[in-house]
Amino acid sequence: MSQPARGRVLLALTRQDVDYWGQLLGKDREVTTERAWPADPSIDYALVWKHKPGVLAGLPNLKLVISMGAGVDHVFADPELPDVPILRVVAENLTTHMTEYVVWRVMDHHRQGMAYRVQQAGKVWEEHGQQTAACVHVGIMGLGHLGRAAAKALVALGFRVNGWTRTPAAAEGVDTFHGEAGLKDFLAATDILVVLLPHTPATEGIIDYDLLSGLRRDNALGGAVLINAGRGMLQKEAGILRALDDGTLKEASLDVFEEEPLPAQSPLWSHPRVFVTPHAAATSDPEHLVPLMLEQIARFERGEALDNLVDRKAGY
Ligand code: NDP
Ligand code: OXD
Repeated sequence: MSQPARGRVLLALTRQDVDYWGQLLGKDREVTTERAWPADPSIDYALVWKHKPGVLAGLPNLKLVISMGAGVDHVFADPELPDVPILRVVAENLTTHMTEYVVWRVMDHHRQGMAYRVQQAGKVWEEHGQQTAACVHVGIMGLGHLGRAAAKALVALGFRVNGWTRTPAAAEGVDTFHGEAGLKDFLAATDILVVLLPHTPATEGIIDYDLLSGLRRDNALGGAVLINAGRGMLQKEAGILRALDDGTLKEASLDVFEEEPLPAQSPLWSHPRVFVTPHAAATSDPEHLVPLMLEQIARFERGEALDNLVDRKAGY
């Protein structure tokens, strides 16, 4: 194997253990952090998570921007983003975490977990009807790396699975729909909606009251369920609350929010039919991701093709 060249990396990470990332990356090459700003203009690569807008524009030698996560909406939030290739994370470890989260939340709603938790608090001994997974249709918005893996696991458990994408797609055991034209039929055939879309100008605010009204309510679960682990900016929380309160939606599991951390005054925290997790569905683990990132940098330096390049026009 050829020796990697020694391009320098800037770490611009918000709410992450920057020292740990730096320690792992630093085994291979020289690393500097945003804390040392203004960074040396000789920086070649930037590893970013919600970096300060404008920070990258001051790096004349910048060759690559690498997102610490699968989503890149935080990268595009920088109005002065330099015109260099952007890479994102696709990693088995992250995909496994997300599959586990989706299966966990689907199974919990399917097996009436919310109702039984309330009953336990009140010491109520009452059994609810049981359906098999084959009676439940799970619709996944976004059949990308994460959506496909989740779909495969749900199909293996016996659920009926639908998928909705931007462009036509096929996946084994999944009924697929795409685009604006396919959305209505996709929703009408869905009992549990799982959202694994990226946040782009086209998807912002898509999970609103009108969309939730299109889900199938007359179903084996006794109502429609929403699970969002994509991005908070995909959802309109006022619409979700309205849908929960008028019966359009039975329950929701939300991992992502319009504002994060979720403000203490948000009614979602204490809603009896909402399950909240703190953007923790699939965490980027530096131990697993740093070797993949270093491999991409090494490939770049050898002039080889890169994996997981972001399409700037599509925004993901
Ligand atoms: P991918 O880019 O692999 O897949 C994105 C999917 O969304 C594709 O199927 C794409 O359609 C579809 N899509 C994009 N735009 C539209 C649109 N306008 N209409 C319909 N479908 C659309 O992404 P990943 O699966 O790797 O990740 C998905 C998202 O998950 C990330 O962007 C991130 O926001 C979120 N995430 C959340 C985490 C958490 O902890 N909560 C952790 C990791 C990621 P097509 O196939 O046609 O391109
Ligand atoms: C990601 C995330 O995009 O953790 O990877 O949200």
